[in-house]
Amino acid sequence: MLYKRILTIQDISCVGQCSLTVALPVISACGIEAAVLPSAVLSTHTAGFTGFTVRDLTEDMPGICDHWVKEGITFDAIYTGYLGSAQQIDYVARIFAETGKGVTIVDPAMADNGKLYPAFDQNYVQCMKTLVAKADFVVPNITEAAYLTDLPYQEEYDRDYIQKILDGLTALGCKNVILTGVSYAPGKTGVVVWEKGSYAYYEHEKLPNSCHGTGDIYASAFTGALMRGKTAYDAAVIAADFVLECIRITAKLDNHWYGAAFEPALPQLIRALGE
Ligand code: PXL
Repeated sequence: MLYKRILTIQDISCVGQCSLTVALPVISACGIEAAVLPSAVLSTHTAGFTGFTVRDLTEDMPGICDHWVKEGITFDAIYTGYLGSAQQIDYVARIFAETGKGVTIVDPAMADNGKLYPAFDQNYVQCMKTLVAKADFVVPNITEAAYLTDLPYQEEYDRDYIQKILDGLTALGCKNVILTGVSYAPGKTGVVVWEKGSYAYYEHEKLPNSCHGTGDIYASAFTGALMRGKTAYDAAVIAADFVLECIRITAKLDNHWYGAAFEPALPQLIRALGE
């Protein structure tokens, strides 16, 4: 029986339907064991809430890693999301080297809509480039990819711009890219799968509303599906269809502004994995 263990490293936003409160249930629904390393604990996420509390857990990381090494604990995949500090990136690289025995998936989780999230600066971007260099899969949106490749962020673009982004990310050292939110036509958006230098594109409907946290839902579902043995392209499609359903469900709710209501869509994800 296929039974794998993933380590996911990202923050706990106690309220906000993002990062670990998304990754844990989504990866579990995929039938994969999810071990966690919280990068920070926040009262809420930082997009739209004000006055949130933050406890950075950078200092706990080396001791946690030492203990795992002593116990001989390893992971079939390591998937990183929102990290607590630039210094954490070095610790995460050490965790990759000492406990990873399979795939590494890096969601840079630092920017959207042309802007860095409030907690991050250019130094963090530079450090994130070093983690991306170690990734088997990097799962950025276009804003994150533009920061990582030092290209100007463009709201409108063509296939050439996207190719520059893919080349730039490959030049950093990562092997494969799953680039989300790529839209070439009005009313459409989709995902580019750049695998070992070959380009594929899954285009789908662009819904009128968007939700916070969908990047985390996407990367978690992609990771879970990949670890269930799906190809990168199929995992990218399953994750995209799942996120679309989450957004559709959220649009029917009143006042659900802080995240995507992903829970009612979990049965769809599980069915897709069975196909
Ligand atoms: O969804 C990405 C994310 C994760 N964690 C925290 C965030 C954000 C985006 O704003 O603030 C704390």
